[in-house]
Amino acid sequence: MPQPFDQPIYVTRPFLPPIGEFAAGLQEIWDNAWLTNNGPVTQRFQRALADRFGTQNLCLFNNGTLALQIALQGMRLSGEVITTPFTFVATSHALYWNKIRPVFVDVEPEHFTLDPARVEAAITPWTTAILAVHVYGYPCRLRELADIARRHRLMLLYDAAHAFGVTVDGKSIGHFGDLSMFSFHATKLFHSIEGGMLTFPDGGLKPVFDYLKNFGFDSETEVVMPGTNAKMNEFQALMGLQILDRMDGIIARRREIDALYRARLRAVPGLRVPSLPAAHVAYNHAYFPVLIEGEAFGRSRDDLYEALKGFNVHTRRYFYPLITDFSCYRSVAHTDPLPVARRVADCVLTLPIYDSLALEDVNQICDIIEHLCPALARGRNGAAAPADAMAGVGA
Ligand code: T4K
Repeated sequence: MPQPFDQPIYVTRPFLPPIGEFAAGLQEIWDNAWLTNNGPVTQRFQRALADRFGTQNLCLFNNGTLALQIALQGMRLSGEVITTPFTFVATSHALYWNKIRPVFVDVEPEHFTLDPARVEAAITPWTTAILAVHVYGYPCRLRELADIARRHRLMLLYDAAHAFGVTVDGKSIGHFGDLSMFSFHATKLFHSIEGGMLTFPDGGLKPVFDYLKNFGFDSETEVVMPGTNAKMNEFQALMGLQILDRMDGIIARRREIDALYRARLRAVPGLRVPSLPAAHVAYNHAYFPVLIEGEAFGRSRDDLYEALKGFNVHTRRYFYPLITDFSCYRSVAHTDPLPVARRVADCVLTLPIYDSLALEDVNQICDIIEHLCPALARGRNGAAAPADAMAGVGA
């Protein structure tokens, strides 16, 4: 029987630069006595990101949620926006804070991003935009969504909170659509403690976003719009700067962990690992979701989630419940019955993945999952495993 871990294994742990290096960076902030309000470290961080993304059209914020709220406001979106229920609740909260009605439609079964056919079916005269999510860092159906947006004259926004480092045909995912929002929260593979970024092709939006995140100040004596306070501070920027150069190594390490999980879990009945994105996508391995089909696995997803805690393995059910099932969204009518999103939310489990997770720990997690899989034990004893009811979901 596999042993429980001595220390808790969480779904993620933030990457931290060596403390001496961070302390040296802090010295500069002390010397400057400049802590926030577009200080020199924040400006340096912005330049480094502009280099990495190959665009000057980006803005930094103190978190991803406010970045998205400001994006919607700055682009003057209103009415209805078509979006996904299978995401972190901040996606639709940002719409609500702008008095925009979220129209929830279903996701596709392979990578759980917005299903373009469902999007097109939900367009009404009040629709102003599509807000799609590259959930787990899996790119949305970019071409189809762009085509729908163009034909119906809708803005196309991406919540790219999970997608830092993802490229498609060698191009950063931040270059698709009319705008992308990245989260730099501590739980993300790239972080600045808290933080967020917008990237967008229309350079005219930059001054608008810059005003909105700084109370609308144009000068000491002039406020040009009713902005808020969503500025990144120098400590956040320092953390981000020190992690940015290490991103390729962090992603490579996660790729190894992903590969080991895939190799080990392939034969577990009732456990399905979504396919990797197509070859033209450089994936960031931000999460490692698996789908647990209770009947074939031999116990429910929730049962496995609880049992893993007994071994000190703290997985998460990102993203369960669906947003439409939260009490504050239940009254938002949706005509799409959301069968795929509902099925995925009911059986998804995100396993631990982070750069400092040892491969032997990944092996131990897999041993524990095998141990907790009754269908595998039945198979070992010679009984046939039950039919796989998950066929077609995440295959
Ligand atoms: N859009 C999408 C699609 C998003 O996923 C998010 C955020 C947003 C928008 C909004 O972006 P931000 O405004 O956050 O920039 C976490 C994060 O708080 C949230 O940023 C993230 N998505 C969401 C998916 O996950 P929780 O409630 O699960 O976090 P928490 O505190 O339970 O942390 C998870 C695990 O991480 C812990 O069990 C242990 C580990 N951890 C966490 C923190 C904060 C650490 O080891 N160290 C830490 O400092 O929401």
